[in-house]
Amino acid sequence: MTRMSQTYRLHYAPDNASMIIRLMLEELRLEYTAVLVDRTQQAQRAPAYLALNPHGLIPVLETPDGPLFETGAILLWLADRHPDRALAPLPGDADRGEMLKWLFYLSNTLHPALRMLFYPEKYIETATAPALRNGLETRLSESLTQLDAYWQNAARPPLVLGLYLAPMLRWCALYPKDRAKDWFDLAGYPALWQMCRNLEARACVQSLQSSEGLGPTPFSAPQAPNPPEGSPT
Ligand SMILES: N[C@@H](CCC(=O)N[C@@H](CS)C(=O)NCC(=O)O)C(=O)O
Repeated sequence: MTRMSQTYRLHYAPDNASMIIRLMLEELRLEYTAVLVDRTQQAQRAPAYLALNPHGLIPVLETPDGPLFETGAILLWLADRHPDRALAPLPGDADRGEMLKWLFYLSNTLHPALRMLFYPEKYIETATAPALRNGLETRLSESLTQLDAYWQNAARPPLVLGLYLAPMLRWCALYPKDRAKDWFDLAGYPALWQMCRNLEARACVQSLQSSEGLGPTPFSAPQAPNPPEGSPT
């Protein structure tokens, strides 16, 4: 449930990367105000938004320390700022490095690969997009196999990693609409499927269902979103 707050203002669009930060805020039980970025009007490119994030990307979290962009950075900042909730190992903890390496992998490898898969025209000419997608699907499948092994073998993967990965698995299942089913099947990654199921039992995910219209099983068996406001694209 969104609780109005001036301490944290989350600039979001439904089914966008902002949902990762919403999950984190909910899991931390922090008060925040959700501010819709109207993607149908390209509001992420408007001067007021670019003043918060010059890259014109969603999300931004406004904090008492100023506006933050980059999903991984916001997650880490929130985890460190609210250590009592223990969503991630803290500096000095023996398992801090283990968390950091996978968090950065999600942020600098998996997430950008998905951006290229979904929006190849932002990177190359449209005619060559299918070739790029073919290559990305292979690389992504390898990455997901590695992540599945990590979730299978790790004693207790930090929750912050699941909050980042589960929405990306959702997008693999849904987007791009014409190709998603050709290359991705969550059943092929049993530990990741179980992680999604575990997450779906948490209150933070239930709040996403009402705020962004993502349905009852948004990660393990996702459906197209039906948001109460705004547009995913
Ligand atoms: N590196 C950014 C990527 C965020 C991102 O890709 N956001 C997408 C929505 S899921 C976006 O803002 N797309 C709008 C656009 O590309 O104009 C992050 O980690 O926050």
